[in-house]
Amino acid sequence: MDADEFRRLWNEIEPVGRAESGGYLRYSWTEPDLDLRTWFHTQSKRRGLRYEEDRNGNLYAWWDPEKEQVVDPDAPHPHGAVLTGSHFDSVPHGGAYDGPLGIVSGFLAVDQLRADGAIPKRAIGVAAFTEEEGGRFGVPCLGSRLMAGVIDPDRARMLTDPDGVTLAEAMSSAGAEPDLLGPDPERLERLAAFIELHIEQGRTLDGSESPVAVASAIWPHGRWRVTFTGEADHAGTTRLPDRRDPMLTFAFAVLAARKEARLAGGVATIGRVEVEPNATNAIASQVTAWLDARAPDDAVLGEILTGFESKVSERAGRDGTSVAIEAESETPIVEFDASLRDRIAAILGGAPVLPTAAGHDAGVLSAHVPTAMLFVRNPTGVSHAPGEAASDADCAGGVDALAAVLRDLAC
Ligand code: HGY
Ligand code: MN
Ligand code: MN
Repeated sequence: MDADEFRRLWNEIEPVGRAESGGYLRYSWTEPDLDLRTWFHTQSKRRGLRYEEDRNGNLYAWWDPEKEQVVDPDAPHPHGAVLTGSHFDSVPHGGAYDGPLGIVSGFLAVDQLRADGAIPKRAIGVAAFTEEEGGRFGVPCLGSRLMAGVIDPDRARMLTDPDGVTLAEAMSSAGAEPDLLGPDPERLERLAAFIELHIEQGRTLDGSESPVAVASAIWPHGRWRVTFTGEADHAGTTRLPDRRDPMLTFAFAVLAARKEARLAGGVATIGRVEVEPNATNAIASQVTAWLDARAPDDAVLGEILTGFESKVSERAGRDGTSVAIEAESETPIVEFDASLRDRIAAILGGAPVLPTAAGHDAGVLSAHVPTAMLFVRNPTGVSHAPGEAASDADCAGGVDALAAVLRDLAC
């Protein structure tokens, strides 16, 4: 794939949803997302692919074979389709590549295969999964979790964004049908493999020979909503010993999260907080914060959470406040299909194999479909921030790698 050819298609979506900060505000079912969904439909039509939107708002563009043939009799699903793709949505002011790179690369890999005269023996699909970041409704990988039946559709419909708009309302406003949300086993059953290409969220590949790596695993990780409750009062006239200030317990919790993660060998972040009443001259009544914790294995993750809970509860006792910790999403460790992983690493001439601490739709689907991930070099490793970037040459290298994998699996 020529880097200029990558850049031409990339430029079609690069401005969509970009903020002054240079980061992106691509929240599911908002205008930028709807523009990207329209773009996806146009790409599908432009290539004569069969366009589908499933009951959960995930999109597909299918390159159907003239006649289905068995490509690999030993495959778990001799007639199944091979799906690639990723997500459009971003975290607030996130980078341009996290998600969209996998979708653009999917369309370009189809172009590359056609240019090489490849004939698919099983369907090849490009997918766009909705609400992967959970940036609007708070639960990550929502579209793939709904498809896999691992989240209750009623809970999903009632998820709200920061303005109190429910997912159901947002979908209805966009002309989608929230009543249809739910598991899609038939669609999963038709898949023989899912391959997600993604920018590396780290810099292991920086300086390596290969612009592309293959994923071995996704760290277990989760999100917890932590609510600190105290007593609102006057910032000036309330004596210090009489205060029950949840901000103190919150401040302690931020440091405790970091310390517990460091001691246990994982990572923990509190990057989002809401304060009531959020007034300069009033002691807060309540502070809500979100903990994101991740670790190389479940035991370490458990250690972080246990340590965090006990230290913060003890501190609340001293502050006269109370703390409630509620899991919003928990993802166990994902070990990608070893035979698919090794087959892909071999196709790519012995590409590096590395784990990631970032969650992906591939992590959700891996419980139902043989799944693999390709990572494209990210020279700075920065992600979930405006500075996230990959070179056009490396992105074109990612397309070549994806095309080689799709050719091997489906043609
Ligand atoms: O949060 C994550 O790990 C992913 O980028 N959604
Ligand atoms: Mn992300
Ligand atoms: Mn992503």
